[in-house]
Amino acid sequence: MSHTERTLYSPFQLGPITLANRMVMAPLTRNRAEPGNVPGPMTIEYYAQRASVGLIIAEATQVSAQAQGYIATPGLHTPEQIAGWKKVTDEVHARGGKIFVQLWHTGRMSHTAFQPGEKAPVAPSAVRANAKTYIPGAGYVDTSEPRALELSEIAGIVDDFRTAARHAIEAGFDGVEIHGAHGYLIDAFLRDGANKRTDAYGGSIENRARFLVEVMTAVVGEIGAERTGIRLSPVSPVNDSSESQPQPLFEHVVRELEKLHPVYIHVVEGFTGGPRDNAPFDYAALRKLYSGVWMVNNGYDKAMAEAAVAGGHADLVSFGRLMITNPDLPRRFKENAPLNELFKDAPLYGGVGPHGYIDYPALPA
Ligand code: 8OZ
Repeated sequence: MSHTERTLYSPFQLGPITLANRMVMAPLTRNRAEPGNVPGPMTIEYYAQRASVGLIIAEATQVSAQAQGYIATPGLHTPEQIAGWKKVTDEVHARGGKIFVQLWHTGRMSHTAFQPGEKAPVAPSAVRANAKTYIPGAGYVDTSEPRALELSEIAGIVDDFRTAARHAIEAGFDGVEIHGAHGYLIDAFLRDGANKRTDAYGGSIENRARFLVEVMTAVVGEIGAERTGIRLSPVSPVNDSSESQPQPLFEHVVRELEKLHPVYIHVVEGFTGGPRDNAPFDYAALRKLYSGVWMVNNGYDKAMAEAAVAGGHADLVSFGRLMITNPDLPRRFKENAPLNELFKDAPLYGGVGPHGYIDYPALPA
């Protein structure tokens, strides 16, 4: 496999799997899981329609019941969920695609309504995120004040990631992406806005990165570095994330990742879904610390993505909204075809029927 041909549309070797192109479907929460947080028939069709992208990263999927923070997000902690996902991966593979799944624990981005026994969500510290989640009947409500995890509980959550990664492989996924972004549990441990601990998991940058390193070590040990990726969002303020020193923090994280060597690092540049220049950050300096595959995201269009790959800024580029609206995005880019717009009358999150989920048209064959 030659990588000398650096175009967005040429194949790419990602560890043991060959991607048809360097375009990636970003993980996208759609709140469409069926009772039991099991992916249903429409979810099979949704991902299968998008199998021409080099790699699909299936939406954030909880590693345990406690990890849930939103309505109708899928899990990978019950036999029914594993079986539901197996139907998705089988269909994507049948259509020639490759598919990872993003694994998350939402941490403080949750509500008692989603927690087993309606208990408080767990977090590094008892600091509420100034953010909202949706509860049927109540609408958008404030996230609940979390409880600080006991030191003795942390290994169990690391184990939940390990087990969910094994389940992902059982469900036929080609690999997993650990969600280390957007203020969820791993990112909350990283940042001084949410992590006020005084034990080995708080204070110094090394301590705040400890949980991330332990999760990655566990997952890499379970399923292999060549099937484990990670997503980071160094300066995204979404979900009330804040950090006083993002550059040295994320440089430390990437130095640690260089030792574990996951199959890719996926970086959200700027404000997720918003401006790319909301805060200063030297992404090139970050990338220099990693010798593996570098994936970038946030607001990339065709010209930006082609330039990012051709110029060596990134190996892979992921697309969110464009992959929702254009199931055949690689072909449309390659052929300079027009792109579909978001339907104005269909929600991005939730919904019942096919509209806005599996009825964005592909170009005629
Ligand atoms: C939007 C709504 C709910 C969750 C993320 C998983 O920000 C999400 C998410 C996005 O990573």
